[in-house]
Amino acid sequence: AVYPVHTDADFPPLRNDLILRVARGEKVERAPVWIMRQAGRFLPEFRAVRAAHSFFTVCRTPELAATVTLQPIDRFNGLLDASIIFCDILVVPQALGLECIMVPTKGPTFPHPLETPADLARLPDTVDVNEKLGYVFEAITLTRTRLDGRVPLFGFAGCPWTLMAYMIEGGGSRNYEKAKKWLTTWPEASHALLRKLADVVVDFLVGQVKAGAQLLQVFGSSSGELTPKQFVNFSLPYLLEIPGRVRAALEDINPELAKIPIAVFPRGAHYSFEPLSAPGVGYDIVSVDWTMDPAAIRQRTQNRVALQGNLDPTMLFAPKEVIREETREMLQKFGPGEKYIANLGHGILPTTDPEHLRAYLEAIRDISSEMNGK
Ligand code: 1CP
Repeated sequence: AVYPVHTDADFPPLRNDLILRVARGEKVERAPVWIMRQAGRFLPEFRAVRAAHSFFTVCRTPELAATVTLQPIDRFNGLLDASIIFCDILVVPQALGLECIMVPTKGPTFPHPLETPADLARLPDTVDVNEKLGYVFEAITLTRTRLDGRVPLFGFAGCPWTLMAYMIEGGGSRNYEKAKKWLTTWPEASHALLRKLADVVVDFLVGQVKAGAQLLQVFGSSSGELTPKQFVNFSLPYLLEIPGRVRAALEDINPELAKIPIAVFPRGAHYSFEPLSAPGVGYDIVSVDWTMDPAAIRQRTQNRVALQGNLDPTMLFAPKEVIREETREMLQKFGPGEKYIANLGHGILPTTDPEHLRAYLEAIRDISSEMNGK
């Protein structure tokens, strides 16, 4: 399959470009906000869709993916400043031919994970993302049309190391002993796998922008599991090459598309902020988890990138007054005005009361407007 190249002209005009302005470093009237996993199990309307369809059926059916992507935008009408396409980072391993199923209560599971370097022979040399992941591109084009310009749409992918970890561990993991054994025992095979994943991730992200994604986020959710030396050796090089390669490919297709803002979430990797925000790398936004002090990260990134985050997701279980006070403190630490996008420090938890998320979103809007003199 060949998918058409979409530009802004193919979609309804954008009516809220707050987050795009922050990504460009412009001054804004209040902090934009979106929430990692904002479409998901904490919403009863999402659980209703999931009662009738399997997780990956929702991902693979553009109509369903668009429906659930829009659910938080509709429910929190006017309080969210971005949407993120409903999908999962694990569709990339699936595109490489590795079966991944969603097991109730257990989460995503690979019945036949990679065990030794010999298993790399099971993976194809290259992947045609249009053939294997075209359903994501179709979902993005449909969703952006349905959004009707209310907010911009994020596309995303997992970073190579995070994907490698899932493909070897066979699912979520506490200690990552199998994947980290690969790094120490089979470093060359590890790099061969990471190289292959990086190539697919770049093509996948380029395809998402062609389909209509207006920002991208690279999820490095397992970054902090590595030692600093392992991170520099096995994760950072691939993270650093992604923005440049994505933009170079887009430049050849249509230079307008190469302006896409790109975010990265190096969860737990406190040592990664300097290299990821270094001049010329190309990340516009770096997401901060809740274990990190925003003022210290701001200092270390020298105001070169916008920061995103970082309330502890369990703070949404607190009374609403506490949420408001914690929000005020968070906003003060990130500093008013520019280069800040509010979010949580990781994905919203499935047991969260949606009304408590509303309290957080309202507090961000009110307090950040006040801090910016509006
Ligand atoms: O049954 C269900 O409905 C499963 C719950 C669920 C949902 C709603 C999973 C399984 N994935 C998703 C959607 C999802 N995953 C999105 C959609 C957009 C949005 O944010 O609203 C995104 C961006 C992801 C990304 C993702 N998947 C990450 C990176 C972000 C993060 O939270 O660290 C990771 C690590 C995954 C793997 C994954 N998929 C699902 C689960 C439960 C997990 C984590 C498993 C584990 O590590 O134990």
